[in-house]
Order: sequence, then C-alpha cells, then structure tokens
Amino acid sequence: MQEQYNPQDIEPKVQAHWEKNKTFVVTENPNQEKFYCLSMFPYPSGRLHMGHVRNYTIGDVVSRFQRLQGKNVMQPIGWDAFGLPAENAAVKNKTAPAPWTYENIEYMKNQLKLLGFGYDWNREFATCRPEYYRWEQEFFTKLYEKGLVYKKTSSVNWCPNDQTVLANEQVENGCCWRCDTPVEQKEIPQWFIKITDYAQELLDDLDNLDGWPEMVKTMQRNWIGRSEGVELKFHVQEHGDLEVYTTRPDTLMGVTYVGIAAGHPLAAAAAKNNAELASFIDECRNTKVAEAELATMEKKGMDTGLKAVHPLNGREVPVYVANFVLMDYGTGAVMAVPAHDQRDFEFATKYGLDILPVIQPADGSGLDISEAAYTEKGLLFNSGEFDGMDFQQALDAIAAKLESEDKGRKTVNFRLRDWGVSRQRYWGAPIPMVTTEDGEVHPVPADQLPVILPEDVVMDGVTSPIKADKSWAETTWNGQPALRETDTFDTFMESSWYYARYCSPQADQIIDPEKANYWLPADQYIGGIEHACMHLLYSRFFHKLLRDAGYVTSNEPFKKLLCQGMVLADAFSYTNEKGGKEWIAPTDVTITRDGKGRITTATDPQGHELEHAGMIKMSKSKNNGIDPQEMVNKYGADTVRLFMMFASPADMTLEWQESGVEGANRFLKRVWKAVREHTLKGAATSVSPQTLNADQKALRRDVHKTIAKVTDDIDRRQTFNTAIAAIMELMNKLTKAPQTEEQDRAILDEALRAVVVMLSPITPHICFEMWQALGESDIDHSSWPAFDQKALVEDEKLIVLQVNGKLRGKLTVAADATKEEVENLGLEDENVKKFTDGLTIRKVIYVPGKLLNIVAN
Ligand code: ANZ
Repeated sequence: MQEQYNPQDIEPKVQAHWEKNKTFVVTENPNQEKFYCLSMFPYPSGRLHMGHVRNYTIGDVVSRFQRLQGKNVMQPIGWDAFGLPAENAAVKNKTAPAPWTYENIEYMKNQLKLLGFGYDWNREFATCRPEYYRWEQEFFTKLYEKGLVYKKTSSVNWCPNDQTVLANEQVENGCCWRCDTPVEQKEIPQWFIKITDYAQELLDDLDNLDGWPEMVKTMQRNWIGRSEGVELKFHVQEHGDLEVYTTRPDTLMGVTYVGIAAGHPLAAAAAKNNAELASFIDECRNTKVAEAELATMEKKGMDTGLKAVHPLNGREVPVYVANFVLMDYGTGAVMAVPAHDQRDFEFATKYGLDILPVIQPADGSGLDISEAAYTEKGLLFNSGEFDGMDFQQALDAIAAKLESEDKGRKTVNFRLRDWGVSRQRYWGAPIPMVTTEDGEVHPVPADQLPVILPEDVVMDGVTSPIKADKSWAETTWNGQPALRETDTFDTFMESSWYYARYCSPQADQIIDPEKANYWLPADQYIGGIEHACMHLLYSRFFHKLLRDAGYVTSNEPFKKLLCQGMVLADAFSYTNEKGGKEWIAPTDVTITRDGKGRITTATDPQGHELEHAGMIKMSKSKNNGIDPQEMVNKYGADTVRLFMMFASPADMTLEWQESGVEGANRFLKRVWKAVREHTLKGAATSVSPQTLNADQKALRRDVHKTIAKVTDDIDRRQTFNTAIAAIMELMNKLTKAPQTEEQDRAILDEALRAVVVMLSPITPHICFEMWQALGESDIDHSSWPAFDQKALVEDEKLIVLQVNGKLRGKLTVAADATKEEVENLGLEDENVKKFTDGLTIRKVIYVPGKLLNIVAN
C-alpha cells in the first residue's frame, strides 16, 4: 500500500482487473438468487453528463451491494441509439447519423469504464443495429396479425415549402426550422398500436407496484385518465343518431346545444353546401393545440344549421362545430350544458346560446351563474322526474331510462390514446409493412426481415434519405410489385423492450423465454422522473404484449423503481450590450463569499461582474454543466461517486459543490491512512468478546450498529447518503480510539474490514486496493459484513434520575436490572437524598432503561 492515496494509479489497475477477470459477466444460475439491476440506458449524445453519472452510480451501488449479499447480479448497459439529434448533428457536420452515433458510443463507453461501473459488457447492444430492431419489426408484424396494430390518418406538422413532415422539435414559433414557412397540419396515414386495449390492466396493475414511487403511479393514473360516464344519442334529422359522451348525465336536462369536433363526419356532411362552414372547419384543423391548452384557448365555433333532438324531453337544440371538442376523445361530440360546464358557458356567452341551470348546491346556498358555470355536483331541479336527486341517484336513474329506451348506456372512457408509432424521420427502425399495387397493406414476412435502414446516406436535412431515394421503397410481396413503408418507428419502441432483450441479447428470437423468465422482472430500475409516463407506460404495455405472446410469465417489467433527482450547479451570467444574457461556466468564475459562505461577488476572467442565478439544473443553455470527465481526472472516479451518493438523498436534487467533492476526497484519504497505519503494524488477532472492557465493548457495539444501519439504509430505505454518514461517523470514533491493547487492534481490524466492504459498492477501486492490503484477495467475491446481535446488546444502561421532574443525577445499572433494583439504587443516590431530604416520597415513576422520577413533597 502506497503512503499516498493515488486514484490515478489505482483506478486503471482495478478496472483492468475487472475486464480481465470478467467480474461482472453473469449467466443464469437456477440455484442462486438473481438480482437484475437496470439503469435507463443513455442516448449516445457525445459525452456523459452529470445526470448520467448520478443515475449510473446509484445503479452500480445497488448492483455491487446485491452481489455482496450473495446474489447473481445482472447489470447490463446499452445504447438508445436512434433519434433526431443524430440527424441534426449529421446535417450540421455533413456526415451521416450512423458514424456519428457509433463514434459517440465508443467515446461514452470509455467514459463509463473510467467511472468503474460494473456492467456485463457481453450484453451490450445499440438499438440502431438490425440485430436488435429486426425482432421489434417481427413482433410488430405479429401484433398486426393479432389485430393489435392498425393504420389511421392522423395529423402531422407539414412544411408546404419543403414538402415534408416536421417533428415537433423542428417547428419553431409555428414555422419550419429550415425555411421559416408557416407550418400546416396535414392528415397522413400512420400506424397505431392498441395500447387502449390494455388501459384497464395498465391502470389496475399500478396497485401491485409497491416498489414504485407514489408520484409516478399517480402520474400514470392521470395519464391513463379513466372516467365513467354515459354515452347517449341525440337524433339529427336526415343524419341519424349523433352519439355524445358525458361524465355528467345528471345535467342532461340543461343541454342547450350540441358541440361536434371539426373532424366529425357530421361536420363534413353539414359543410357540403356551406362554404363558410367548410372554411371554418379547415381553419380548425390547421391549428394544432396541446390538450392542456384547450381549456384556456379562445372558444370558437359555427352553427351547422342542423338541429338535434334531446333524447328525453324532445327539445330541439342547435348543433355547432366547436374548436374545443376533440375528435379522438369519447365520440367526438359533446352535449353542452353551459350552466354547469365552463367551456360550454364561455361558448354560449359568446354565441348568445341559452343557459339553463339544472343543478343547485346541496347545502341550500343559492345558485349563481351570472359570471361562470356552477360546476360542482349538487341536487337536480328543472329536471322533471329527476328533481331532487343527487349526482349518483341521477346518474343511475337517467342511465336506466336511456337504456330502457335504447338511447344510451353507461360506459368507461380513457384519456389514453392508441400509441402512434409512425415517424417520418430517417434515423429509426423501418416499419416493416408494404403496400401492393391494389392498395392492400401487408406485413413483411418474417424470412424477409430485417428491413434494413441504409446507413451510408447523405442527409439534406429535410427529407428522409429513404423517402428521397424512391428506389429504396421498391420491393415485391408474394411475387407482386410492392412499395415499402418509408416511415420509421417512434424511438420509444426500441426503449420499450430493451430491458427484456438484455436477458438474451444474442437470442435468435425477440427474447429467449427461459432466460427472460429467470431474470425478469427487473428487481430495480433507476432513471429520471421525466420518463414517468411515456417510457414507463410503454414498457409496461410491451411487457404485457410479450406475456400475451408467450415470452414472459410475469405481468410487470420493473419491481422497484427509483427516480433520481436532478443535478444542480451555480449559474452565473452578465447582460451584454444587446441586452441578452451571457452565461459563464462556473469553473471560469472567481467568487468571494461572506462569513456564512454566501456568494458576495462573482467575476469572469474578462472582469465582468456576474449575477448569480442560484443553483439550477445543469444545462447547456445556462452553461453550468460540470464535465464529469474533468472531475474524474482531477479527483478520481471514487471521489466523484462518493460525493454523488453522499451529497443528497438519491431521489432529491443534488447541488454540485466543489467543496463537497474535496470533502469526499479528504474522507477517502483518511480511510486510506487508517488502513495503511493499521496494516503497517502487522496482523491483528481476532476479537474475543468476553475479554473486552466497557469502552471496548461500546466501540464494538458502534461498529455493529453501523453495519446494521448501513445494511438497512442501502437495502430497504435506499438512503445511501445516511449510510455514508454513518460510516464517516464510525471512522471518526475509530481514529480516536486507543490502540494500546491487543484487543483494541482486534476491534479496529474487524471495523476496518467492515468499513472497506461497506464502502466498496460506492468507491470500488480504493476498496479493492485496501482489501488486499488487509490481507484479503478479491473484494468483488467477498461478502457483506454480518452484524453480531450479541455485540449490539448493551450490558449496562444509563438511567436519568429526577426529583419532581428536575434532573438530579445519573445512574449506571446492569441492562437487566429490575424495577425494584433501579428504585433502590436511585433512592440511595447521594444527590437524590439531598433533594428529598425532609420530604415524603409519594410516588416513583420508572421508564424502563431510561428514567427514574421521584415525586416527593
Ligand atoms: C356534459 C357535461 C356537463 C360535461 C357538465 C361536463 C360537465 P373527462 O372527465 O375528462 O372524461 N367531452 C366529452 N367528449 C369530449 C371531446 N371529444 N372533446 C372535448 N370534450 C369532451 O371529460 C368528459 C367531459 O368532457 C364530458 O362530460 C363532456 O362534457 C366533455 F356540467 O358532458 B361533459
């Protein structure tokens, strides 16, 4: 062991050892308990950022901890390699997305190795390789055959100048990013997977995910958005029945008009002889709004001239095309009740439509709808036979009545839509479908898969190369000429099943069921909260699809989920001559602080006085990212890892403080020094518990208490920061403890061994080295320290003595002393005697093991 802790020597050496010994390569072993630990795989953007480092350090700590618990741990990694940034970079650098991606993978792979993560590199794959996506293509064709895939026209952003579809990210202020032409909405045929068939199961199974954060489950519940309501029919003369969906059938008698979506077939029918209406419909369809904006945007509509007949009272109400009615929710039509729905209210006020109240507050306070709709549930009035009913009574009665007249029924609706998987970009997996000349679509037969995406292409930045090259699509199907689909899959497709592919990355099918059923579900998944809905929902869906296709037996892919917090750093800026903000990298800023550590001045190398924007998320736009590589070069990977795990609880934000990094580094040096000094004195004997004196017993108790706490903190509580704090505290005690007797050294030896193993998941390199210095061999094959229950038992207790509630002394008694023994000793205490002198003892209260209070007057 060298005198100085020198990570630059140790880390490459230990990493080479792992590589050579294939320490983290695993296979299925039915006789060993498995643990599958997965961190969300990275997009190969170029370099690792601190968010990655945090995510992967947590995963590595969990993995290494579980290995030391004796489990067969699989920790894989790979690359989420398709996506738009590669296309943008390729356009900018005049290369193709493929080489850019592969270079980035190589670079980032090396960075991951420098951080010492214990991955099974044999399982690595990049999703942009045909060996991977061919199985996704095949699975998609199977889903098509099962009726779980369909084609439907749906709107996309369209640049009329470039004649191309744009991704949302390519629309800037409503205009094309390339030519600034206003973007239009265009309806084109696209592929959908029926996630809605699984909506109820996806919702119900959330209740079984005990290891998931409540917040994520709530977000998924809201995203799925189950609502119970009634579907009912209004008759429209000459056009038949118009179905509407409502969650408030209790308001049925207050309907004063019906609203339909611009895309509703009835709107098109009414527009046939009405040019004004036709152009209004066009206008509506060209403005794309996020659903969330619907509530706040300006309500617009137009009378179709049609009349709808109320199903219960026979009243005729007008039918309006309304911009706030969505085509793909419910039935695309609503019964409007302006008195009790705010959107309907605004619309009715604008177009002078009737407002007819039918619900009043249940508590008898008056109804006021002069300014806004009354949207609470209450009691019915103005509703004939339903007057006086509350919401539930009215729902049941009105649904029953509609049902008996065959005019409606109770239904359930989900806000979740089917998953549109078509993208008109190039850098994605080709959708394996062809169209023959008769217009029929067919899945590409399995023996003709994969449909390979050509990698050697020239990007012109607008049109996908496989769309630009017309010959790419030409093929045959069953001997007939056919054209390939030139759209590619949404990249969420690849990330929805990668966790399963890791179980058998070379399998000659999508996954090998035997292997997958050994490893799945993953025991721990770690990643950002930004994936709470899309990725985590699509993966759950995909798992159920794999199950129903017979590949896996479990219902869910991830048992436990940890969402790590963001990494923040100080951000500094000054205002330039044009009034814009220039952000200065925190590493280039000179700072002065006041006595409390608060920043008083900050200047950049040019002498600009800087404004401190506080600690905010590390990002390119604020130029406050800290490069992990630089930090690893400066302090070593172990220090960076330790700081990351210590600075805050894993699920909270982490403030990057270089002073904290230095502190972590100092701690490692202290441990190094302690181990070195201890080992220089030669081998120690083992602890013989019977011979220990009181102080030695107390110190040993601290050692075992710490082991118990660290074990629980890492395993169950996942509060890695408190585990580290406990180890630090123990180290403080250990370095202060006397080293005079043989048993002092024995305790220290036992303690340091425990400390080194417990720190090893967090700082594996330094611990590897220290473990050898302690005369052991390979720490990765050692086991987690057990705590000695006996050492935890205290044989003496400290009792607080009170007289009339005031502290009057302290008493040391045997841990198993009875109440009487403690009372007798307490009453004999000199100080107690002094304060009870001349008084009568009325009562003695004993709180076992803690306190004795004597009441006297
Ligand atoms: C009449 C009514 C009266 C409504 C009232 C609400 C309050 P959730 O709960 O999210 O499922 N709606 C139905 N289909 C729609 C569509 N395609 N586009 C826009 N709005 C639609 O919302 C269901 C409610 O949203 C339905 O209940 C309907 O308005 C509206 F006092 O019907 B309600």
